[in-house]
Amino acid sequence: MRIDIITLLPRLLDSPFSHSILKRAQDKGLAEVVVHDLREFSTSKQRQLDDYAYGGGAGMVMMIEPIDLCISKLKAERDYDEVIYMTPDGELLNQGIANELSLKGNLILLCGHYKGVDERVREHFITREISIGNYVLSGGELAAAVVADAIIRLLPGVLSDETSALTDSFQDDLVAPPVYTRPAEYKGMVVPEVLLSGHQAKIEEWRYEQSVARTRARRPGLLDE
Ligand code: 6GU
Repeated sequence: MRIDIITLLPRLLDSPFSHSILKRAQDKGLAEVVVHDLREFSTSKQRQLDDYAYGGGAGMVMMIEPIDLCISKLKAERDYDEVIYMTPDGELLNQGIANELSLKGNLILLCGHYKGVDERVREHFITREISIGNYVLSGGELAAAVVADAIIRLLPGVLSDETSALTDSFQDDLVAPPVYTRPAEYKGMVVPEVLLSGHQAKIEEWRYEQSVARTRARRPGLLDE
């Protein structure tokens, strides 16, 4: 899968994809993340990318032309399954959406800024709009990194058996059970006996019960779904 991210702040996205699992996924050729600087697609002398809103009001609006030129160039080079606009009023990201997107081919993520993009971009170029939560970030870049991370870790071959996404929180609408590692006792704080028992069936049963209890306590909404 290839993920193209279109942004006013390409440097903001240097780091998230240069470490650990996301870096390894790219090194193995399982995912490719390409960041595009929208400024390179500005046609004006001053490299302008935003302008005042028609009708007045505070805040600048991202212009349609540079976005059109960037998306059109990408679409001429390969096919894309979705052109996603990162915006606080988009569909709320959850594990189901991440799972669904991980099964797609190539994706474009467009990062919003200021008061957002000219509405004609959303009407004519965007196929889907995603938010990562009900709070406002200063731009869509960090949200795009979150979406890309949630997708890439699900691609076949990215995670090993030990880190498998199958046991993640949310993957079966339950949060994950508590985990422990050595030492079995630390300053009087002990690991639950069952985990040291070697009795795998009992351990699985305990983990499931813990997951259900935790989900009821922390995310009761998941149990209704
Ligand atoms: Cl996608 N963008 C911005 N600017 N803020 C957000 C968001 C996106 N998702 C949650 N807050």
